[in-house]
Amino acid sequence: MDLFSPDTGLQPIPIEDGELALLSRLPLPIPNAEVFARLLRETAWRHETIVVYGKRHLQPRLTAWYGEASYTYSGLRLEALPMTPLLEQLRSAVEAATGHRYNSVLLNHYRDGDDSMGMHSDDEPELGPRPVIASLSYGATRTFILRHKRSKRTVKFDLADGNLLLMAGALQQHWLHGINKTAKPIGPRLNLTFRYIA
Ligand SMILES: O=C(O)CCC(=O)C(=O)O
Ligand SMILES: [Mn+2]
Repeated sequence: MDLFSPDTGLQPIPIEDGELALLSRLPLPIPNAEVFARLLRETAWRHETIVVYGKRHLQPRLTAWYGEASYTYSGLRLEALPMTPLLEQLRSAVEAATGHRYNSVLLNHYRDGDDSMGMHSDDEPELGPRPVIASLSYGATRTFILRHKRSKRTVKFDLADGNLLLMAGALQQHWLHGINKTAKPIGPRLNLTFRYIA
């Protein structure tokens, strides 16, 4: 697995047909709670309507898109906002931790256990064929679910405050991923997926 150099602290998660690795805490000079509070406050959160099978739905979470290029998914065109100083700082830390570069970030705000993200692959053409996507989480712990497209095998693990998950190789081609609703009474979670848009 040449993607993950041994000295980054990234722990590979063995999985067929793709590459995954986890870092328990992204090294930063700011406490996680402060990153969380500032992201919540400084982000231009939007509640977007998407069209699925011709029907309009409000997404079950809030989102924001920052970086250098606009992005289209589920018929929704997201105009990029310039990265804030905090997002630039997080991007630099994520680049150092993963040895890859990113020019855009999608932020998701799961307000409580009712918010979720449907099973999907990050396979938009502008991400390229084997995208490296770095996913940073703050706040409440949520279960990340992966399902293999062909075998339907499911892999689940928790993503907790400060965790950095790296998805790479053929993962997006062969697997779906998402976050289910939960009946547990939980607080908000913020997730940032750093991407490289060509
Ligand atoms: O919230 C998460 O952990 C997943 C986010 C995600 O899959 C995405 O933004 O594409
Ligand atoms: Mn995704």
